[in-house]
Amino acid sequence: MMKNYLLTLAIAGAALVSACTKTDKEIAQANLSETADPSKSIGTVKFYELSDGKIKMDLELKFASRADSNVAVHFHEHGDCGDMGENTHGHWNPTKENHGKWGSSAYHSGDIGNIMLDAKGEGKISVTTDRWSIKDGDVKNIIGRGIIVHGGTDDYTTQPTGNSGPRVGCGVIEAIK
Ligand SMILES: [Cu+2]
Ligand SMILES: [Zn+2]
Repeated sequence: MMKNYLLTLAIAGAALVSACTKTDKEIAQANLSETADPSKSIGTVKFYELSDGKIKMDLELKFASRADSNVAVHFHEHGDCGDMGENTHGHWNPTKENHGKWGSSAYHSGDIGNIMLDAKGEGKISVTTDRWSIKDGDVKNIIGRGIIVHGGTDDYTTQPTGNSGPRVGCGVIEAIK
């Protein structure tokens, strides 16, 4: 009886230790909504700090009115979704590079790119990078940036926008304290 009890304790203890050493800490988030009607949610974005210092983003779209179509996602300079997303201004570009495809030789640090939405309007993408941080005063700081969802396809070449179409969705990256 006592032996079983101790064994249970040991297992519970091991589970607790592994839960505590889990290093993916959620550090920031954004709620995306329609620019035409900000009361309509179209998805969520979560940012995690990994043990190697990189940041991982999980972006999930649930955008029924855009089902079976392509949308393009970028981080824009300002965290203000007013005026149909225009208040976010242009693409956030801390490294002064050209617009382009994520992972190519030159791209903006928020050029997430095209996401194909399924018949339900759902689509997701995960990105892990050392181009982002959440440190005050760091040019790589993503906190307070806008995230724009465009109702078209990023051609990855037209400067400085990729000719991605209208701004149909928007959110602001907020720190999680
Ligand atoms: Cu954009
Ligand atoms: Zn860009």
